[in-house]
Amino acid sequence: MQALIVIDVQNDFCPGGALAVPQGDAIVQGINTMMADFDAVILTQDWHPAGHSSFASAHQGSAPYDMIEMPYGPQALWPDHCIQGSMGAKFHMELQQDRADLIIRKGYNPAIDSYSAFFENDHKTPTGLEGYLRTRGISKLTMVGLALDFCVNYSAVDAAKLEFDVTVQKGLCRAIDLNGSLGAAVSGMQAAGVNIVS
Ligand code: VGL
Ligand code: ZN
Repeated sequence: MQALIVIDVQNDFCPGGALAVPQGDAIVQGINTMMADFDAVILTQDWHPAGHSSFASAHQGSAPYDMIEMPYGPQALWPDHCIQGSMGAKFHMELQQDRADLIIRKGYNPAIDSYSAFFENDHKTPTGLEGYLRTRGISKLTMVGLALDFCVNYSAVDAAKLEFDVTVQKGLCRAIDLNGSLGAAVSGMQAAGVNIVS
């Protein structure tokens, strides 16, 4: 069984959004088309409470894109984005949501960010996705979405560590590219055994 995992194709990561990824909306039609080729389609949704600890606005004297030290390790600070229930947190209007078997939300824990669809940024707290995939007998994953160097990267590396067969379709991803994060993400995914195709 093969699943397509569509990472965070939400308004705030598209042009005009709070944390816009350049050309983030350019991948939507290609993703919709790809959905037909899979046994299962899973969407992830970045879903933060107001005042989330990954927001620069929650840390006095900090600005978006600064790095801080959290109890679980280094954490980038972001503009307020994907606040639960907001327009920015909704999926891109043209993303075909009806085809999704599961929507997995992440980043709802106020004290811990969650880039990965599998674990929060402490690398320990599970989201439940692993159990869902295993109990459905899904072992092959293809990942697409936003942002290639953050949530797609963390999700793909965790999936490879969990011994799923994982492919990232790079042409259907877009990156933030903060201080060389794109290059580091690509090498990290390759080192973890992720297949990167375009
Ligand atoms: C993401 C930064 C903060 C992502 C989510 O979806 O890549 N990046 N929250
Ligand atoms: Zn976020």
